[in-house]
Amino acid sequence: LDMELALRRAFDNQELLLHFQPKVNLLTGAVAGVESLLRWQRPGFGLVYPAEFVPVLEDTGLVVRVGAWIIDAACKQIAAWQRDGVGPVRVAVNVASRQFIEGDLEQEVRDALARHQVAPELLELELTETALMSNAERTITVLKNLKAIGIKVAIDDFGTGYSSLAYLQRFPIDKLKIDIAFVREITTNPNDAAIALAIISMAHSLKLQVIAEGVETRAQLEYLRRSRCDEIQGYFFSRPLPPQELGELVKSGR
Ligand code: G
Ligand code: G
Ligand code: MN
Ligand code: NA
Repeated sequence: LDMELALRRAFDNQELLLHFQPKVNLLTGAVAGVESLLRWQRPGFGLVYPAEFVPVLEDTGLVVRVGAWIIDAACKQIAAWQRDGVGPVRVAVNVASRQFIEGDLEQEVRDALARHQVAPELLELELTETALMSNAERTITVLKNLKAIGIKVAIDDFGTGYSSLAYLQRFPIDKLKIDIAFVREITTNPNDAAIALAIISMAHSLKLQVIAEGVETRAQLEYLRRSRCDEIQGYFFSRPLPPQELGELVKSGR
């Protein structure tokens, strides 16, 4: 019943694992990369989804240690896919606010890339506006150091948090990820469509790429393609998949 204790044990017993959801390039139709999503294979419960335990990881601070493991596990998987002949797959890893604020992200990234001999351009981090804005001056330093390592950085859930547009152009980031909240009704709600269009236009003006998450229908996909969105992610193309299945999907699409 004590979720924190259960999660500590889960971590020690290696019950946490990653699934991977493809991101598709809207110009080429090719898989542009994947997002890693945490799962818990909990004995007696089956596969548990992050909504049920990521908040506990965050509240207890466990997310700092687990987050470092996730970066390592993602790099390990990139190396495994290359070894297995799937080829280079770019993996985007979610970073919790507390991991960004309290952890040593630069060292974690350097260690993981070196340990698994992974090219830095294959690793991307998804950071939230909240994390980035908590200490904007420190954020600029950390982002510059991450950029120097050669990895990519995206702002996740864009449009739902508190972010200063003035900082957006000072942060050395690569990509904005339009939150699912604006995608869900993009073809029927003119306000959501207007916000999505504004994000795409602003992103391109700032020389950033833009991806939309939560795409579930062809109509949403076509609308985003016409709006010049660069990439999409969502159930319409694929659910998050275990590593083996993701590898097969990527292989079959090349
Ligand atoms: O996979 P699912 O849709 O259930 O994920 C729900 C939430 O959990 C999302 O907001 C997602 O960002 C978060 N989440 C999933 N995997 C990770 C992870 O590896 N690290 C962190 N910090 N959050 C994650
Ligand atoms: O990190 P982030 O909060 O963006 O997490 C993405 C979450 O969205 C994941 O938990 C993933 O399972 C979920 N997701 C991915 N594609 C879809 C989709 O098409 N529809 C919905 N409702 N959720 C999705
Ligand atoms: Mn994400
Ligand atoms: Na998101």
